[in-house]
Amino acid sequence: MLASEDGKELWVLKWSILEIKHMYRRLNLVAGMLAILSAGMVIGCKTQQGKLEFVSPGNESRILKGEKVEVRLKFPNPLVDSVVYSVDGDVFERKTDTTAVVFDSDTHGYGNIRLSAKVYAQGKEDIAYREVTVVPPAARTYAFEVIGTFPHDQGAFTQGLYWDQGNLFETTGQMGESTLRKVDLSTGKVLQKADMASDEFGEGMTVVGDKMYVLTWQNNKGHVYDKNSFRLLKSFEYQNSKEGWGLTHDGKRFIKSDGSNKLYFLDPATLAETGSISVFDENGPVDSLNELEYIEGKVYANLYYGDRDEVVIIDPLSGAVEGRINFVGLYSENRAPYDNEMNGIAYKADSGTLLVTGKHWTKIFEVRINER
Ligand SMILES: [Ca+2]
Repeated sequence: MLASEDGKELWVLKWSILEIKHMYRRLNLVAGMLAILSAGMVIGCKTQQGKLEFVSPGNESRILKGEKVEVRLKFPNPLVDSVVYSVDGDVFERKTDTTAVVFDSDTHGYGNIRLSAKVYAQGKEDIAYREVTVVPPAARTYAFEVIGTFPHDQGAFTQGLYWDQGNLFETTGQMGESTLRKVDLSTGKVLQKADMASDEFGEGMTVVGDKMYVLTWQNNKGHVYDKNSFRLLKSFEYQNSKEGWGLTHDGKRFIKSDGSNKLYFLDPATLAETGSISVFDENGPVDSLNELEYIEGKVYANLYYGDRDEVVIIDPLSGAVEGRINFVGLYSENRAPYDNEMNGIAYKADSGTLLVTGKHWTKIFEVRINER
């Protein structure tokens, strides 16, 4: 037997062996956990590598209308039973292999679309999506020449402008200040004026026959007036359009804007909304469509973009912006950053010219549009 001193040493030795065993177990545990983690990472990588996904077209890419686009996917497993390709839920191709297919963008209108590919393999389904935008070809740029300059009431917050056989009609906005006007073009003199209700903000306007059709901005309704007496005849409500911005008439129906990239079509008699079209140019949606004028089959629209002074020419059948007129430089007198926007287009059919002005502008310009 060892002395008590030695016994103590033996106990310390036993304790140390126990510690080492514990440490060994702990190390084993850590190693085991590391092994599980790394295995998990490998599995994770494998899952990611094996995800069904679109290769072409690229995400959020713009497709020129008419373009035939290759639709190609990366398949986790090349052994498929079938692949069903759809656009916004409508099937356009079915395959029993993984080769690429073609999406014909001519079969679709302008705007955002969602392509999908649903894969059936070994009794399982998988699906992948891709968002793209179908856009029209680049709009043409038009130049303008100034034919005449006329005075304009600087107090007029112009919202609607229409030339009716020698008479210029105008609507103005601002709460408590909104008016309907008949104006003498050559002198700028207001010949006739009527106030709108104090809780209404006047907006776009057009004249058809002996009636004047006027929008309010946010009261969700428009009014029909007798164009000679300015007497209120009736009112109509908006439906899907959010607000009242611009209004014109194509000879068959009204066309209305609400500040978005949509043009709404209104029944000529009831003024109920019968449909709409979204407006796009080569870069995507064109919003802030403001005062409108229908001219020879196209809709001319002011854009509400500060001092950008741009008018776009829209094909109302497709929604494509076909032309663009840059009016920057036409009016630069003491321009304020807000409430001084170009707004107001009236077509003089007899001369083929346009009358254009803006909010609080001191002038109305008669311009001829020329192709550049
Ligand atoms: Ca107009």
